[in-house]
Amino acid sequence: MSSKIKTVHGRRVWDSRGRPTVEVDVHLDCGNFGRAIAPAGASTGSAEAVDKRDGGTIFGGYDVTGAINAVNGVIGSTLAGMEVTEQGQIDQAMIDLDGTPNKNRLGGNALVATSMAVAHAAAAAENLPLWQYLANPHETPFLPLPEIQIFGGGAHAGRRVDVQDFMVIAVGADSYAQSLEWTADVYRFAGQLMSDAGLMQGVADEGGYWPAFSSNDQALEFLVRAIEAAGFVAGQDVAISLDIAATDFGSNGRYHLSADDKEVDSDGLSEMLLGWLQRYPIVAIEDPLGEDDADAMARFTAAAGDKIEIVADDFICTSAQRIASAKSINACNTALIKPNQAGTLSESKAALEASRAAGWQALVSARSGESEDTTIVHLAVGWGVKQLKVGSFARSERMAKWNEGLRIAETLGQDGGRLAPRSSFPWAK
Ligand code: 2PG
Ligand code: MG
Repeated sequence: MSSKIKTVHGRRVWDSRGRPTVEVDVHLDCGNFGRAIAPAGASTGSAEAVDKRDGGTIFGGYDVTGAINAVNGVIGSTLAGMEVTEQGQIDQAMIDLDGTPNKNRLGGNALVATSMAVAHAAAAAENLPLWQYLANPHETPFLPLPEIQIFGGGAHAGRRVDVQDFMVIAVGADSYAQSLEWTADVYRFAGQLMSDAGLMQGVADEGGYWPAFSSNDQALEFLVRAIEAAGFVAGQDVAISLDIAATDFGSNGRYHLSADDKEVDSDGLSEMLLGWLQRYPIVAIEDPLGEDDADAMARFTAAAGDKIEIVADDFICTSAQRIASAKSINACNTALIKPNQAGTLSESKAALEASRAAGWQALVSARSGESEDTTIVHLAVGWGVKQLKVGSFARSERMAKWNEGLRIAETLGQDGGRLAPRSSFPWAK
């Protein structure tokens, strides 16, 4: 069915950090519409599409009237009359209009909200849920493995510990629903252990606990204890995954570990992480080294890439081109896909295709600044991505996404939702 874009309307809404962000409604001739909200990162890679923010003093400089004016002006007038199902043409038109490598003219926030709203409108016009609209009808859909934060650190929690995300993956769960049930218990026991030990400080940006740990190791020890206290076998039922976000505490091969009060070079940081792999049941490490430390990433992947996922986030910034060059030196084995790092869904999909061409795993990820928008869950299911990172198991901007996965699981008609097949993960081999 032909459905053309009638109007594109942007408005200012507020994100999970209480900062302004861009919401876009795309209305079609046929009467259907789609809506999406741009997320925002805090520990951003330097090659990401950038948000257009007003600067100045209003709302700390975070206001987005410039980005919204772009949506309601040049983006809207260009997209009006275009066929909504032509996502590639629509995204290319926006990329051309912007004309900059990092989308700073119109704003990555303006583009990504519009691009996602277009996809929602197209799915609505076809009378399909977004995941199904995006899915290959010849493949059996599954739910991604949830990767869920228990403790927050780094840029999201006042740098109390250097590692940004201490997460768990319920590697032994039978269904999507069960993986959430197991994680709910680990999260609850972790909170209790923190309180009992007098370590609780609050909750970090993505809903994980923000405890007063004295070292990164202590955080890992408590995480193992929480998994066991909840009645699971650490590593077998529930395993650990980390986002080191090393770009945030180092550059030029020097890293400052404030929790451990020491400075290390690339090899020193790698050795510390390889030591953790010996002592803790870790199945994935994201951004183990800084975005400018390609050779050290490659050495780390050579040392550990056959056993665990080495996830690249800041290092590749959801760019097909950066993924191809990372592959040429085997700098990692898994790509993190964040649509707002790329700026459009077409570019995000191209990055996913590039990671598949490289023979890597991929995961779709939320940002530290989020909203009630659940688009990424539909992308993960529709694109057949095996892992999903959304933050913790608290706060409605996170739970909206985990819960949307439960609804999709139910419509798939399987008991609790068929989970991604695990045999291709490095840790399952
Ligand atoms: C990351 C994300 C999510 P941010 O580094 O992977 O945890 O953080 O959105 O701040 O970049
Ligand atoms: Mg990251």
